[in-house]
Amino acid sequence: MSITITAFERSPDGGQGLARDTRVRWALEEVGQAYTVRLVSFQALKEPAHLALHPFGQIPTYEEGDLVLFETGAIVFHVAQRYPGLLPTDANARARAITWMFAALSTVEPPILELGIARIADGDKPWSKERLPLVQGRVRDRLKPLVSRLSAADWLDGAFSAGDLMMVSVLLRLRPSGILAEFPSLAAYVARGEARPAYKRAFDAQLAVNTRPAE
Ligand code: GTB
Repeated sequence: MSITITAFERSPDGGQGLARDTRVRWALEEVGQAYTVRLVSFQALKEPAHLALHPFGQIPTYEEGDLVLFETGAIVFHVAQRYPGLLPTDANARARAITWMFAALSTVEPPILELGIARIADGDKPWSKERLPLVQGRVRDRLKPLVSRLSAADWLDGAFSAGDLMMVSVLLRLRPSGILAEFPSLAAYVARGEARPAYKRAFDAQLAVNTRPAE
């Protein structure tokens, strides 16, 4: 069955791969499934045709036959369940890999998103300078348990899994802040993720979209 995902017509990051379609592209590349990308403008995100796929009017979405999904976590989980390559076959190892997906999205990503808001969206507020170190401190505290886990291991739990795909994707969003570089074992972990051929294909595909000449 053919797979179609949505992505920004032009991502605000200019092709750094930080928009969430990259996570879905990466998952599909890891499991070797071909996919089509429908590019959507910011305006089209809030129009009825797109809202029928995504109630919050965002990217990415995922269509496969009758199935329509939104939320990157749900999409990557679905891809990992349906196609081999992203989850171990052993039931307990599989459950642990899924746990790491949730940990990435619900424990590690929230303070990182908050940091993005503090640095950029709230950067001009009078209280911003005072608040920023607090938010940076919360991010660093969240990273410490990952450092102990990844200083002697390539991946979070045995072989690379959907848990690593999600954790690397989440940590990548830290790079512009400079905090990732403060944790060499995490920077090396992210670099291992980025070195995977499937990641490179996903990254290059989104880069091509975001650097093509304007029509
Ligand atoms: N929880 C949802 C998921 O995981 O799928 C969140 C989806 C989401 O935030 N989508 C964003 C979106 O569609 C794009 S990825 N925003 C438009 C809107 O809400 O109207 C977030 C994103 C955007 C831009 C950058 N960047 O430029 O660096 C990074 C990440």
